[in-house]
Amino acid sequence: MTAAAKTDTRALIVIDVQTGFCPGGNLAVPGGDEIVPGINALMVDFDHVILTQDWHPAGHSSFASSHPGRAPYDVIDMPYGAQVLWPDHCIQGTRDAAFYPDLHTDRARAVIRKGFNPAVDSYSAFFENDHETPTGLEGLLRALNISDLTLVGLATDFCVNFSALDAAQLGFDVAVREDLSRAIDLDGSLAAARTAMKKAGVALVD
Ligand code: VGL
Ligand code: ZN
Repeated sequence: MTAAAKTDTRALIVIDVQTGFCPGGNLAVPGGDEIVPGINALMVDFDHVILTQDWHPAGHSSFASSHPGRAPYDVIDMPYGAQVLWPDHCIQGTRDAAFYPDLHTDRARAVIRKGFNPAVDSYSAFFENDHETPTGLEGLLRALNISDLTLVGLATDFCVNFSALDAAQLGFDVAVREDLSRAIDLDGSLAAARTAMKKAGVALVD
């Protein structure tokens, strides 16, 4: 048997467990910090751990502050579709964009950054919100012969959801650990995300 044949075909994808999405951060997700010990413990079960990081330039087009007269959580039409406007968050190089300090980052083989294009947001770890510009994550996973993904992190109804939907669409076997994820829940977005993920064949597990 070759060494390659023995490698784990599963990966743990830890979505956006950053200071900005935890209590005290600029786009705090309720309970975002509660999932960190469980995620750290789960990492030990995987050969392949990949982290994602929301990584916006100042003045990013997803920020309400970039649109005069608009407030956070307004929804506007962008050339690539509807876009929720957010408070300024996860600006490159700031503490808000750093991984949550308690998150174990040492076992990660890769960090995928997203949302750095000033004109396009990127919820999914696979594609920007234009649904066609790749982040490179798919290529990395295919090169490593990974077929089964477990997703955890923030936020269940945005970046975890869109990452899971794209992964399923790309043919990966996808599970979302709901107990190790937390939602923003804007106007029923969590219920809508759960329905969409189930329909796409994503396993929602605890
Ligand atoms: C996210 C809103 C804006 C997320 C990122 O990580 O779910 N949500 N940017
Ligand atoms: Zn963002």
